[in-house]
Amino acid sequence: MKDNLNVGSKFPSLYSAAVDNGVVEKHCYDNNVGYCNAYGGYYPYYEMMNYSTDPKGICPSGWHIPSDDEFKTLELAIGMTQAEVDAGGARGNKAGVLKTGGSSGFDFLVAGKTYYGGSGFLNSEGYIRIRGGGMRVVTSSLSSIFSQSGYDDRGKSARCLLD
Ligand SMILES: [Ca+2]
Repeated sequence: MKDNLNVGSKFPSLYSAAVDNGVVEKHCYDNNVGYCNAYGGYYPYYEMMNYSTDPKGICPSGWHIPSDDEFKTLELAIGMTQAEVDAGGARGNKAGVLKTGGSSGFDFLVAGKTYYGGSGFLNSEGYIRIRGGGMRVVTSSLSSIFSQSGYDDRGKSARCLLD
């Protein structure tokens, strides 16, 4: 899926914490649903996984949240080395291939994020969560694709992969 996921209801505020309440909820940049429509929603990790170990998470039927290994498969396909994809932090120099307008067609959007009570980095940094925790990160200026862990409670972009 080449667009960031944008399903669910907007949390009341940027301070809203994810709750297993039977309702899929998202944060939007600046708490403005117009940004969700343009850039996709931001999801805390467990909200994205629908409080389940089912890979489907909050994806439509027939789709699932990509794992770290599935993301590595993509990274190998765009020319990164095995050593690069197995590393943490800043990896390789292929971010331009994944980002919007890049030759992969993946269109990794530099869509920003939310943190507790705020939103930021729109058009500066982009994040896609992976199943099992952590995320990939690209920036507007750096050529590396970053692999980062933590921040499960913050709002980050999500993608779905065809089963
Ligand atoms: Ca919820």
